[in-house]
Amino acid sequence: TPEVVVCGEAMSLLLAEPGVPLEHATTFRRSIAGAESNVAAGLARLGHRTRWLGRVGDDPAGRAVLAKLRSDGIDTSYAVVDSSAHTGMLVRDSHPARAIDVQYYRAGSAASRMTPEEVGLEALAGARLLHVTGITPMLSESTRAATERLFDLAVEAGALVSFDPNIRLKVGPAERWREVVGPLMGRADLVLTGEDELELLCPEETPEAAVERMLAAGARAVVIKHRDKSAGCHTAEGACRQSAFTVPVADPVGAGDAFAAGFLAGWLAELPPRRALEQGAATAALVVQCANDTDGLPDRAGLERALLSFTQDTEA
Ligand code: KDG
Repeated sequence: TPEVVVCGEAMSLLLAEPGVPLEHATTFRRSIAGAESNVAAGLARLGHRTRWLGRVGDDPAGRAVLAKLRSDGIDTSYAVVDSSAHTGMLVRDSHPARAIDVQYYRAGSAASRMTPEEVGLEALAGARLLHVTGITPMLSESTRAATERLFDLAVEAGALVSFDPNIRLKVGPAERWREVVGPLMGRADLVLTGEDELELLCPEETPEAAVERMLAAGARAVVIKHRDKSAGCHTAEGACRQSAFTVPVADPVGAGDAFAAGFLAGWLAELPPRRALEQGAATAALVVQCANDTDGLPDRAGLERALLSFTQDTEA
């Protein structure tokens, strides 16, 4: 049985050679992308048993996606192969300091056809945590219904729900994110959100008021990733903050997922929130040093080494 279950779209990724704008790139590296599968890969590398729920097409990309998830140690026994739709694809460039150009080829993808009927309690049995991001319910009406059902099933299974809104305006307009993703975020036990995302989703209240509201509604922790790259964790017991560790950035994509993996691993290990934040920051700092979303994810020993060297640097 898995400790953590994630649900989302895992796509084929074509990653342009470093530094070259998408329009001019001629060489691409094939890999995989997907916010939720990135978090699963991060948690698996840190020693947690994880399961991925989602659909891929019956095509070479779908087989490559499943093979990569399995090689990352993720259980795919509940993955659905849809023979009448293609596996989604993402093409992007890669730079440290210019906006990343992302092109999606995912409309009508297999993942967007996931239905509430295909998610059942068995897939969550024994799990301690369900992790979902706002992208999944934004893909289609049926993925929205499937996500809502998963939230209900997690309660039934006794698992906590962690949720990252992960707003991508290429997937839908701001109003739609507010309507679909705002209410789901309000139901999560562990919220991991950007400050800008919180402002977009909760325009009628201050971030402080939104945090108080979510804690009052039962959230165990609300983590805010601030514009200055620090992160704050708010719980009923109080708040703490962690700045980002300074590292040479190769490609910032995947930082949020890595942060989530490090933080959630800390939460599952029942570390105090400030230590969980530190693990999140260290995991993100390792991932941004590599071009793709998951190559830099550390195993347990790598994370311990990084924590030691980063915190010594901070103290020096
Ligand atoms: O979080 C990194 C993601 O942006 C990437 O892997 C692709 O899930 C993805 C998306 O929908 O943008």
